[in-house]
Amino acid sequence: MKIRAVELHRVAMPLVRRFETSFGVQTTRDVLLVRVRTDAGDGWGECVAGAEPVYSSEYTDGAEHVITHYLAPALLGADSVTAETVARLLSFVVGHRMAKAALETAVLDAQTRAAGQSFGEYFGAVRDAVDCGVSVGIAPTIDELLAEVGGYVDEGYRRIKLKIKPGWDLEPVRAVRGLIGGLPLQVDANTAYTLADVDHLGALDEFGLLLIEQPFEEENIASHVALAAAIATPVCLDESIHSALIAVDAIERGATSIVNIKAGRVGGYLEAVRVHDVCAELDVPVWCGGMLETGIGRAANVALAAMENFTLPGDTSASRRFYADDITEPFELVDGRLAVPTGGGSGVEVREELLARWALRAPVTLRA
Ligand code: OSB
Ligand code: MG
Repeated sequence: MKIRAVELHRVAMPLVRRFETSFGVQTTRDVLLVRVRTDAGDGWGECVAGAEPVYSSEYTDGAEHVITHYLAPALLGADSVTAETVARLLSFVVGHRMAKAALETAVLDAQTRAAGQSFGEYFGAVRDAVDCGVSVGIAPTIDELLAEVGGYVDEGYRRIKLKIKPGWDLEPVRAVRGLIGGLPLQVDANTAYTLADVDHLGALDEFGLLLIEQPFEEENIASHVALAAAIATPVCLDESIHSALIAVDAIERGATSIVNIKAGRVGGYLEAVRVHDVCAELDVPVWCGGMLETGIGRAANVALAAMENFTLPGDTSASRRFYADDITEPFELVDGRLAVPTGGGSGVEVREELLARWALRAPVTLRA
């Protein structure tokens, strides 16, 4: 395909409730959406970077800058681009995986739409609906946490994930376990602990958690190896896993026995499929993480989560868990599952009137 233009949209999406993690509180999502216009049709991609560099080194303004000045010009200058060649064309830029992923996804959307192939078919999906979990933020009080979790249980979610941090861990986990009985439960620390907390984290063992996600900083594989050897709860890496190569290394070193896959974090859905594949070869189950995606990113995540080795429920919640209104048709939970879109490409359509209503500024169009 020839890429004729790259269009950058900035949209502010209000969250239906505050989302607190160990790295801050969010009340809206400032999102960068990318549309590629090609000779075979258009495609959309979503950049999952946050507004500030407090979760990952990438952030929305930085992603927009690197796309504008480096990544988009490389695609616009190429005679022919396919989803399979995007990573190579962009490899001269170090890192910036979330920015690269947004562009690769947009190209993949255009390419598969033109071919009448769904993302699920492209990825090799083996199911037509995926089991869903929900990620629950740190709450002001235990009572408010229980009310929120109770609501999700009533909606049918098949797994609960609690955000934890020092001072908000054993007590909320005990309370939620008491509320939900045997429903699968896991925790996510977003790097808030250190190796000095190993004994404290071992106290989580009594709650029969599916896993503890990323307790230590992303570069620190060694501390996760030590924790995994010391506690019964399986350790699962999120932030640390930047590629299939790193996933294999972390697994072989004993740092992680389950892997959270986020396409943005690994540079796109093609690498996410490779992470899935190497984990399957090593008998390591995976699940699909979330980054508060709009319907654009959610559609792709649901298709990815339909691959065989995604055996644990993902953070693939319904649109309404975060947004009163979605930028595409909303994803709705049916019996604790979301249906994998079947239309060409991502299978969802962007609602242009909402794009205009929520725009932070006019779209920027980049041309060769
Ligand atoms: O660590 O999984 C994470 C949101 C933003 C940044 C990091 C994470 C999260 C979530 C939300 O947990 C998951 C979702 O989108 O449902
Ligand atoms: Mg996480």
